[in-house]
Amino acid sequence: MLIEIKVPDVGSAEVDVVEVLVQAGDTVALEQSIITLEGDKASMELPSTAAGVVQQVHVKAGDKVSEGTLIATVLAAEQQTTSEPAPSKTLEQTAPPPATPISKQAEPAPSIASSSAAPAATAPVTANETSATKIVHASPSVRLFARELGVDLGKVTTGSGRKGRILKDDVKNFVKKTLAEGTPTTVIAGIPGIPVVDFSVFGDIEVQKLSKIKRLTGQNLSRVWLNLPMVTYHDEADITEMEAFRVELNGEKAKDEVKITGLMFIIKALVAAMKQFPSFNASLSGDGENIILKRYFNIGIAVDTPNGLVVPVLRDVDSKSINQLAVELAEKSAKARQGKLLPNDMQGGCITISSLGGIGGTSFTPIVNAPEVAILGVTRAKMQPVWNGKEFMPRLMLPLDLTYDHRVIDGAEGARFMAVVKQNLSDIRRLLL
Ligand code: CAO
Repeated sequence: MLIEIKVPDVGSAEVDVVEVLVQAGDTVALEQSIITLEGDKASMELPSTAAGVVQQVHVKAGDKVSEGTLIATVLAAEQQTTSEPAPSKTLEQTAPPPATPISKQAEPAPSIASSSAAPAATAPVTANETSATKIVHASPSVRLFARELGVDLGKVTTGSGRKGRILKDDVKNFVKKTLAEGTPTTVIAGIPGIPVVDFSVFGDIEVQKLSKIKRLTGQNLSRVWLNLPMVTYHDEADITEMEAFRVELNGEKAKDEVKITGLMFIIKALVAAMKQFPSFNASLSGDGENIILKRYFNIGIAVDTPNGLVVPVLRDVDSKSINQLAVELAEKSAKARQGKLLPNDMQGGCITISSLGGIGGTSFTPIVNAPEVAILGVTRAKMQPVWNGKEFMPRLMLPLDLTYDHRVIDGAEGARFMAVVKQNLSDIRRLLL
């Protein structure tokens, strides 16, 4: 009897096949794991619902599957299946129970990560991508442990468990051996990787899975870090009058109205400067030969969420009022924190602002959200004594950090651009010009 084994309801629209544990010709036992799936919230091994000989495997590692996707066909004796009663010809196994979840996150699953964090063809290849051809037998917790350490289970030659199953100790011994040999397990574009350390030899440890957003953002940040020659320029803007006006405006607002933060003025000051310096509203073409200038003004705002950093985009900010921007950012950052942003909410940005001003800081070096060419970092405004030529005056000074892609923007251009942003913030009447 030919049994079709399909993906059951796994609680997500789509999950990744991270490992295929059998191949055509293998004999499988009832309940034996045949593939490992990984979604936003959990990883799981899918058990075979029949004992017999695998005729064909229809998926491979890296495939995305959903409920009903055909995984494998198994030639089995009628009494060796979990389904009853067995039909005479082909039996569809659409709902085998998902096996042991190996990792669960308490946090709500984000609907999607930042568009900027989408994996690209140049994403670093790490050694924990298990060889597609070799079949390894290990429990979900051991697989998770190996993945967290960046260990390719396909390279672990000793499986001291039953029927050669790889145990946690086998992974630890592999890491120790690799370290002793001085071989780093991760190599990115020829750059020596960070050696893997078995921290458990020094004390208790706990391995926590990174959220999908963090993993994707991490890939993107590493890619940008390796590809862009970045320079960060620091300066301060005098926002004493701007702040007085902002406080006045908020004083006029009803209790339930969205308050205006300094960020709205920063957005406006930035856009006015981008109009004067078109190279800041640009991207480098893929071949590095041309600059693509944009005639629209969309600003990405880095938003801190429990799952990691996301960058919703405020569109056409040049044609929106300060009040409209405040309402839109409040809506988008709430959506971001609930993990409800859609891909469209995060696409089409021209330049990004990363504001830590609500938290603190005096300066930092934000990483450009490529293919954008610049990012403006903001930290906490502070009252400072400023010399006006005759006396020290108390002025509210806002620290700004501009990181730019040096292939597109020269140092002097960066400094001039920042001077205009500062001027716009110090005298917001200029935003009318
Ligand atoms: N100086 C002094 N006070 C500031 C300030 C600054 N530069 N920026 C904000 N504040 C104040 C606000 O006025 C507000 O004060 P009240 O509570 O008295 O109203 C308070 O800090 C909180 O502001 P906020 O952070 O809620 O609002 P915002 O508009 O400034 O920022 C948002 C919105 C979504 C950008 C922010 O909440 C956020 O997520 N920031 C983190 C971004 C991040 O993680 N960046 C790092 C990325 S790594 O490159």
